[in-house]
Amino acid sequence: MKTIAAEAGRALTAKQIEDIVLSAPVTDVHTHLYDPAFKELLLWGIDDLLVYHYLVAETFRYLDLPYDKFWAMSKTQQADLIWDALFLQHSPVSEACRGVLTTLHAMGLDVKKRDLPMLRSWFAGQTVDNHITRCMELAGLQKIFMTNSPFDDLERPVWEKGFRRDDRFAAALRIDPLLVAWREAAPVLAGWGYKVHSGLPSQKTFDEVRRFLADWTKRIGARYVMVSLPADFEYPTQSITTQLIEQAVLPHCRDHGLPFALMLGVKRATNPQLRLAGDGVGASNLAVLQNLCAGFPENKFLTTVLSRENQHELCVLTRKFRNLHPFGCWWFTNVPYLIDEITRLRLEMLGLSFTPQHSDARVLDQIVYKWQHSRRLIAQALADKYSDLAQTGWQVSQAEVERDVRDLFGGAFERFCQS
Ligand code: FIX
Ligand code: ZN
Repeated sequence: MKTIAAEAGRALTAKQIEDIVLSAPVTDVHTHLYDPAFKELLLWGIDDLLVYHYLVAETFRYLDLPYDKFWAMSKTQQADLIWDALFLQHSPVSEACRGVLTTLHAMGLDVKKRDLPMLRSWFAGQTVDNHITRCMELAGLQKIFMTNSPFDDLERPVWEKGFRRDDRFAAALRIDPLLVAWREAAPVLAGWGYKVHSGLPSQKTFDEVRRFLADWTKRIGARYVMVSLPADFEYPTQSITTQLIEQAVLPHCRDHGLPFALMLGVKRATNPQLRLAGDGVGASNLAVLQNLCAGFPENKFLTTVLSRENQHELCVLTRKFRNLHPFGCWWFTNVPYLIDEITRLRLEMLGLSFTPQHSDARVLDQIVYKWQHSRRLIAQALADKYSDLAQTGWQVSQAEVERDVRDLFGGAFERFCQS
């Protein structure tokens, strides 16, 4: 047992605080990773690391290659091209490039050799089960939330067939098509036996959407329901989306005690030629969130916002509504410069009642760098806050720091979900 410095009358040092943050177990509340039972849907290894859509977008900055030529290449060829453009022809200073190196370095690989064939042969010698354990250990993760969409044709059959769950992976029910593309989603639901009509909305349609949500919540053991919404999303309106939210999604969440997670501010297909890498960002009208939180106090809303401009307003709204819990520095905000800013802002405005980070990992190995980089920034921000308190004579004990960090790394999230 370490000496508890504050109990001995001394303040914890920044280094001691950092050590606590660096070693605390984390629940990763939003990823695109899968339980290993989903086989090849769980991406891992050097080629998947290299063809990550963040790196695809960065590679095209340096290429004249037509988009369709790139998409016609095999994964290995794409990875070769990305490695050459981003790691050999230029120094890999971007966050997504640095992340690949942080991950490889943490696995004990010598990155300075710049030897892609060697990296490939090392990964070829790993097994997925050991690799999950190793990545989770290096990242310090205790639980990984998946993103589970019944509308995904590759994922759905796995759930329908059934499998033995790996209890390190928790499920989240993702429903974007239902709310952003109802005209296309309705016939799909009808094909699955739900008696819905895409035309004039009726009580029967809403009841059937609720039945669909209940069936899938049960099937996958969903811990929350999630949607990402475009930057120009408005609520309430006369649209079918407003009605589906009010008549189906929110009552479903209330019935099952589940939070509704909103990811606000994406601009899908800003450049469709980049495919998954082509989405952009826009500032959202957060009156949407205010209207939902105020209008439905019996519902709980997890929220992350993509635009930097929305971060402060999200904090202010969170101060007003106990049924709102912000999480993560999402996607384009998941860079050290903004993680630092957003985390400090949240600590100063919300204390410890939020979840500072999620990884959004699409490739298993990414949890290593995403968490190593974020932990360090969260540690520094926290150490600065405790040091400000120390100026007043207030000293935190090791047990108090551990308690605070537990809250930030999943405790506050779990309490919010269970409230
Ligand atoms: O909608 C989402 O969940 C986004 O996080 C992703 O779709 C996005 O492509 C991504 O990978 C961001 O990190
Ligand atoms: Zn995501």
